[in-house]
Amino acid sequence: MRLKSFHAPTMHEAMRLVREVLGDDAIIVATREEEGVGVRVTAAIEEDEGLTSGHAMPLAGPRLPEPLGPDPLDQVSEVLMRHGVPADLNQQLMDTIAGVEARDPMAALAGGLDGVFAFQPLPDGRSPRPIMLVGPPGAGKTLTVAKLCARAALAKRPVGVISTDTIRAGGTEQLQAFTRVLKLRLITVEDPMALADALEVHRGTEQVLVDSAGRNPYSEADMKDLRDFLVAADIEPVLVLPAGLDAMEAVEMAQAFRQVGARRMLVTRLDMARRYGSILAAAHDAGLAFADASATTKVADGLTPLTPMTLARFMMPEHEATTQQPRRTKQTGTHA
Ligand SMILES: Nc1nc2c(ncn2[C@@H]2O[C@H](COP(=O)(O)OP(=O)(O)OP(=O)(O)O)[C@@H](O)[C@H]2O)c(=O)[nH]1
Ligand SMILES: [Mg+2]
Repeated sequence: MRLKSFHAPTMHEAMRLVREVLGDDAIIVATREEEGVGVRVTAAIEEDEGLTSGHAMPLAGPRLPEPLGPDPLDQVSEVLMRHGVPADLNQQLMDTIAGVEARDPMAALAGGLDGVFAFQPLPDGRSPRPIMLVGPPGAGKTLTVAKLCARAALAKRPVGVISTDTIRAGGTEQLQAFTRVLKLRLITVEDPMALADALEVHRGTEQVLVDSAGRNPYSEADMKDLRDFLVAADIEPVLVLPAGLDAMEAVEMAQAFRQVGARRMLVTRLDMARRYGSILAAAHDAGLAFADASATTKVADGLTPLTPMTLARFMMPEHEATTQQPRRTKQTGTHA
């Protein structure tokens, strides 16, 4: 007698597999429900002499469907490769995931991300310190400030907005266009002392957001200028970094902004990139926590607070699309 187990999402499907592989004479020995996976049916059949000799798996011909389905670890490994995650980080993630009890590849990936990264979304409410969005030119700082203002306005929360981007032509006008619509007063400041005064004006405001000019992380003058603003008052610099950069470039940029005090990173343009290896490497190598993610130019669609699960969903959109109950990520409002 040979015993064989079959896994399937439903009992009906499992029985169909039993009949297909073992034929109508198969005897059902046991059935078991497996949480989050479906059912497992163990079936037996009397062996035919001709089939047993010299075959380790006489009943498993080339037509045999894979009863266990693809291994979640293999699927996650493929996802990490696809995202171009650098080899050492890839290995660290896979080692972590190997110790995670996960029912499907997305849960396994989320478990791995949870073990390797820190997640600290920006507060949707009172912030202990004013937040200054910093980063390289064009990273999405101003749009992020606009999205955070919109989130606060939607929740009817008071928010203070300050722009320090007064040198570049159009730097403040861009933000002014958003704040005008939201009926918020934008304060523009030209130097660190003026920033300290502007923050005094907003003392007691629940959340104060400061936009900054794009800085070249490799320019000493740029980074000194930024540092001068950051020491003017007790401000938290939050790095804004777009997806889709070269991984080593992203790491070096993140390290430069960490040196001026950034401890968390808000990632943008997730909709414009297919490979997120660079942002994973940047967070890991620079020791930054993930804050929120931006995957749209629309202010109203806002930001997604990053958690291990929301990041895993961004990394495996195809898996999200095939799950039976779609779980859309909330784009604005309270944290997931
Ligand atoms: N598709 C997409 N575009 C984005 C996203 N975030 C920002 N952008 C676009 O990127 C461009 C630059 O955004 P800004 O907010 O002006 O970037 P910045 O960092 O303030 O730029 P500078 O002030 O010049 O340093 C704009 O065209 C934005 O609409 C995003 O998540 N997805
Ligand atoms: Mg800007």
